Amino acid sequence: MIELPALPYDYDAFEPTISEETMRLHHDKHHATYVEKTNALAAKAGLGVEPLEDIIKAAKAKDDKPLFDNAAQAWNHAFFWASMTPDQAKPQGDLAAAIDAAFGDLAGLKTKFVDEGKGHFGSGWVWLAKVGGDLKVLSTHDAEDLVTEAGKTPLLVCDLWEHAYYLDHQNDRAGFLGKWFDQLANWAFAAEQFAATAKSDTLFKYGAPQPDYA
Ligand code: MN3
Repeated sequence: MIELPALPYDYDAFEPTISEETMRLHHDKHHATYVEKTNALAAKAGLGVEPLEDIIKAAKAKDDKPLFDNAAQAWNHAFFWASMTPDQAKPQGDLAAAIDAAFGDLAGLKTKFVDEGKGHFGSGWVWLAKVGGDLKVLSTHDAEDLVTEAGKTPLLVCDLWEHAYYLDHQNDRAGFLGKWFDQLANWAFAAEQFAATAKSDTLFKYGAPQPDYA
């Protein structure tokens, strides 16, 4: 059984970029439903005692699309909550140097991130990831994540599904992404993930306690 993780901040922490109403719907309804369905479908598939990461990989290997979609969405949302913070700080140290090397500067990364998310057709996710030795911006469709992608370590993700921004920004996905990047992105979390790639492992594990970055 997996559980719905509590948010590490208040529901209104990201007003007005993300309203309290959106956060309550997104966490308490959307994410909660993915968790419930994952548990039901995993039990049917003879899974469920495993960590969520293993359930996602098993579902992919068995081509069990309903289980994969719900399990991956449960994971993606937990990673999304961790990718945001009300305590703003710019990227520091090794991560800042890697961003400058890959994108010129933070503004260059923002342009790439917003353009990738804006150009993504339909629902999905936009990621900053370490791919091999390089930082890349990439997007995935629907529930697809990087858990099943060897050599791709996510550092940050933003949700591109309309339920993430439509109440607050209507169809202005690029406007949402720009504000998200400037105001909400958790660079301390991204730096922890970046450091973890040196150990060939992803620091973030679903359901594991997260460091307090405040
Ligand atoms: Mn969502």
